[in-house]
Amino acid sequence: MSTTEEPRFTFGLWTVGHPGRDPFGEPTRPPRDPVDTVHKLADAGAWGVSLHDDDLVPYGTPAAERDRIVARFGEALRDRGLGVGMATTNLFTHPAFKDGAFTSNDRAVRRAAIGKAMLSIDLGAELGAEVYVFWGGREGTEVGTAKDPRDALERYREAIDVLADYVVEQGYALRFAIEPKPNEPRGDIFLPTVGHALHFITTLQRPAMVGVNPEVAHETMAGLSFHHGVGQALWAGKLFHIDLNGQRIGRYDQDFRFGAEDLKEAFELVRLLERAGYAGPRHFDAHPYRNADEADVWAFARGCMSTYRALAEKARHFDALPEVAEALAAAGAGELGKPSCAGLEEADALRAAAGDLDVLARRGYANEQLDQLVVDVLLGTR
Ligand SMILES: [Mn+2]
Repeated sequence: MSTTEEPRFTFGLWTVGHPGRDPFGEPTRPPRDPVDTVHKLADAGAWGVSLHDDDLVPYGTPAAERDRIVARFGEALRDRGLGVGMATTNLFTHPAFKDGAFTSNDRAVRRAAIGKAMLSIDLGAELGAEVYVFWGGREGTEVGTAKDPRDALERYREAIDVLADYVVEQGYALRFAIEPKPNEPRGDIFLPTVGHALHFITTLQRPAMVGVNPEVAHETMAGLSFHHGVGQALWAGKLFHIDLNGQRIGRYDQDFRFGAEDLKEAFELVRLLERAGYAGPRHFDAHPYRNADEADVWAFARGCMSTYRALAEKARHFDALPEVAEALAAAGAGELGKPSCAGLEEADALRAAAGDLDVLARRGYANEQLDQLVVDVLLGTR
């Protein structure tokens, strides 16, 4: 993205449409018509939407009614010039998925899950989605002895492989993105982190078609650095999509407004995405606080976008400061971009370098100065 181009902000129908239900309480807001969401997101300045199949077409809707709903939604998108950043399948709400979907121990459930994903892929393709996400929320267990993880991963792989074949056979221009999460709603979920997912992708029959969709909350729940996970996905050429929200380490899956927690990590993330030229949607997978009313829901949506824009601006400002350039040079940030050696032909020199440690230990890295500059910029004092 160039500095003048507006990022493509997208919101899931389930985000601004979140009714405020939680494990302890009933909804606090009424259901929202997806067409109303399209209009209000367009008013708020979003680029597009994302959806689960069931967000738009409730499970069990007869075919004729399904077509009417999809046509009406597609018309609203065209009217308002909104795109569909990604589509995905709800493989977690229906009670049949209580033991998993692609990794349920019941073969009939696994087959139904693959079939539901096929129908949902058809819907995503019809609406022009560019990425198809797989979040395996129920793909896990509370009882380790109930599922051999090797079998579960094999079934997971089988499902993604057959669905990738389906996309190619249908001629859809869709790429897949796997969304890792460590736990919740299952006690332990398979493919818990970006790293697990990146390896899993190498085992697939069509690895080039499949990337990852890292989510701030999910890596943060596990106590990991989100921007390091995103960095590894970028390094592997696998950042196909991203879910932005706010999360405090050690808590339940909070899905707060982007930037509501850990602004410094959010700054590192936005700076990385902008410097890397990530061109995909900046997708907010978050929901308003349970006590939000209608006005507050849209304050939430505008806040996600304005915080991203502000952090991108702060990142540009940071990188333009001469004192930052000096601190980065003192830290050796640019040196890390250079190869360490030319290869084995330098073996003698490398062995000799092992004798230099006492001298090398004297160097400082100015990380206190560098980090304070980040804090100064975030606080607006510099
Ligand atoms: Mn997500």
